[in-house]
Amino acid sequence: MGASLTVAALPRPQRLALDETALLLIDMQRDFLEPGGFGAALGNDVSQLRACVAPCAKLLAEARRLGLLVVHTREGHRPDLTDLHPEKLARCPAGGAIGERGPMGRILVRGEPGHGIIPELRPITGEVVIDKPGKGAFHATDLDLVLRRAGTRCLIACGVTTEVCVHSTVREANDRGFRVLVPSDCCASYFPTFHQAGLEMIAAQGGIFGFVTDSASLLAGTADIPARGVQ
Ligand code: C5J
Repeated sequence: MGASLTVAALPRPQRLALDETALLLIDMQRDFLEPGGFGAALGNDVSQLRACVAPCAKLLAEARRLGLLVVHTREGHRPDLTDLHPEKLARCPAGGAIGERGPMGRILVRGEPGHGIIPELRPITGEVVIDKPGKGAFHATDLDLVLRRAGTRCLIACGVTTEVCVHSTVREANDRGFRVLVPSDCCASYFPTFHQAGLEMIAAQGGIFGFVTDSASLLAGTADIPARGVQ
């Protein structure tokens, strides 16, 4: 039997079998976290998202050490924008629309510098990268297939932003029968009140969408588990 650990969480502690657990890093892209990208074009203070980078990096390093399946997602569109719904485009600000040129290349377009994952969390060989056109990571992607093929039953969902792409993905995962843990310090929002409310919604009503924990609680039980992955 593989290693497992018990994690303090709301509304109740969770036991995780590491062989059945994946770390999901949602949209930790320059377009959301750095000035000059999509997040900034929408009028947001992108510095609000920086606090979650170091905790994500710690979890990522431990997930690699333990050999967990690591999945990164990136929100973005094909260069010809054929996967960009007109409704989504219509809600972009003038001068900062998806596909327009900005300081980090064309906004939210695959292959452009802004679409890339921030250097601190850059994927390594063997990790899965899912390109998604929507907010939820299961919509119009093969994420479900990848997770089921790997025997994943439980997700640790991190990333930005808490109430948009993290929440959409947590809800989709929950409906597909995955158990989801969200470490509160490993996700962030441009709006601190939305971050807080988003987390509360997940754990409310007996864990209606999943469970809320933090990186320290996740890491507390792993030090004694021998390495199985990349060092
Ligand atoms: C947003 C995301 N906020 N990754 N995308 O538009 O949360």
